[in-house]
Amino acid sequence: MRKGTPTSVGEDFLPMSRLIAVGDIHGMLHKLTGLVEQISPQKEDTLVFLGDYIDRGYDSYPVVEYLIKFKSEFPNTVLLRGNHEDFIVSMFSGNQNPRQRDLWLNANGGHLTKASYNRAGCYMNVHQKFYESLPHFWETNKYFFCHAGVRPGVPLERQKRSDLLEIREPFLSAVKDYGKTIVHGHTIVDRPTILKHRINIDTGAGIHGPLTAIELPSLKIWQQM
Ligand SMILES: [Mn+2]
Repeated sequence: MRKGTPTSVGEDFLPMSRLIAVGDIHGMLHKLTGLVEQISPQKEDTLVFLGDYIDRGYDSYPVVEYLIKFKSEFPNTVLLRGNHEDFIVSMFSGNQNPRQRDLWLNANGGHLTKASYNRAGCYMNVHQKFYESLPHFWETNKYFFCHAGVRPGVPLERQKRSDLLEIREPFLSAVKDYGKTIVHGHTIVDRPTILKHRINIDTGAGIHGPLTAIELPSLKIWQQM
């Protein structure tokens, strides 16, 4: 019997599906698996992963493998692109200049991602299609999901890809009605930022913080260290 299908009077009162966003994972497989176990996803749920699956933690390869399998089991899953995945895509396309490559490898934890693929006995291009397929945003009537945020003053449908992946200011300080609540990660905060116009759930899983997920619109939060 499918989970999430009403099977008794009691379950008729449960919502049939949930909308849940998940913050920056950064190669932390144990935080990801622990968080998903807590959420206990059902087939009808939509989990929106906000990007930055790799770099900083040791398990970038298995995290990507896990997410690919997760999407095959939970077809509503949305896997967005983070700036860290975009580094990889630009490397595949040959658009990464030596300075960017050096920045990725040494400052942004790319050497750990390379090492993770090496341990798995493969190169990053085994996941080339996965990286290249990741969209920059996803939206519902009420929410606009993207990795980093949006540029205030620019309509949501005209946002630059680079802003969706990298923006911090002036987005973080702006108090603006975008017509939808922006749900994002990218900028690490001690605890989730929940405002009317934006929600940030990057609680630094890639360094010392927990991995955070939030259900919408209930604002129920799960965290995993
Ligand atoms: Mn990040």
